[in-house]
Amino acid sequence: MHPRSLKIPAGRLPPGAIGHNRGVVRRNYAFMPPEGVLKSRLPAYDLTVVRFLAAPVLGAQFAQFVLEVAPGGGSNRAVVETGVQHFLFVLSGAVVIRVGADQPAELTGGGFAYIPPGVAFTLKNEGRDEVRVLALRKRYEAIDLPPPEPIVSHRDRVPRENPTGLEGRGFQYLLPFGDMRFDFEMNLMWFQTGASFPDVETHIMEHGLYMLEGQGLYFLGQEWHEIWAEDFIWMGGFCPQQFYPTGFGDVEYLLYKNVNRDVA
Ligand code: UGY
Ligand code: MN
Repeated sequence: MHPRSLKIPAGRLPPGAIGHNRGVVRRNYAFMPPEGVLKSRLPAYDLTVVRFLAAPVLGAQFAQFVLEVAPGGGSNRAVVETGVQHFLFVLSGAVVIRVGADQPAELTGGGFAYIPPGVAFTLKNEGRDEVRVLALRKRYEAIDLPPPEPIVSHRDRVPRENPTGLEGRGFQYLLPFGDMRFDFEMNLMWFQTGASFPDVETHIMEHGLYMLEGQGLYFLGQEWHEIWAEDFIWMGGFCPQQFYPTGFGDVEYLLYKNVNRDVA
């Protein structure tokens, strides 16, 4: 049963809260339900709670975190990191972001921004409600092409494709697919009940998976895990993986994947 559907008297812990945990951390994957992910703060952000989901200390080669930005909060100065790129995806609320010298843009739920290495950005909540933003930091793996330009867009402007041809599946590539300047993808993966991958995948690419909607069973390593909206999974390279939805509605998750580089 979903813990939020339990009726808990005020001031009491839910049954099983002490000792029972859906989450697991293994050598090359981790599954993290949101309730155990504690609050962090960062000097670059005011009135903002940071919930770290993946970081090098876990084994991941990127960092991913949710920013919970209170009204009036956000970056207190431009965030800029040499050699590091950022990706922002608005989960809920509306945020004003400014990338480089571009005009500020308002991003609502489903809005996203790609910020190339060394480009400054600010993020501010100018509204009255909390804003939740899923953020990713990844060190850029440079090649003999110039790094990509910034992108500020919305998922509604990205077509849904189905490269697998399997019924009930869909992909939205938020970053230009096959553009070798990019060293990662951010893909919205959609499944209807009854759909799954064609095989158990075991591939060199890492994933950071944020569940946006629905529920299902995720195979990681050698075990199945029940997951639902707001859960996070880190899959390291060569982690066997498979998924199928189990709820009544559709499933959608946002998937980070490092691509287009070798590791020699
Ligand atoms: O594209 C992928 O690697 C994707 N099928 N993996 C996943 O959703 N775990
Ligand atoms: Mn995969």
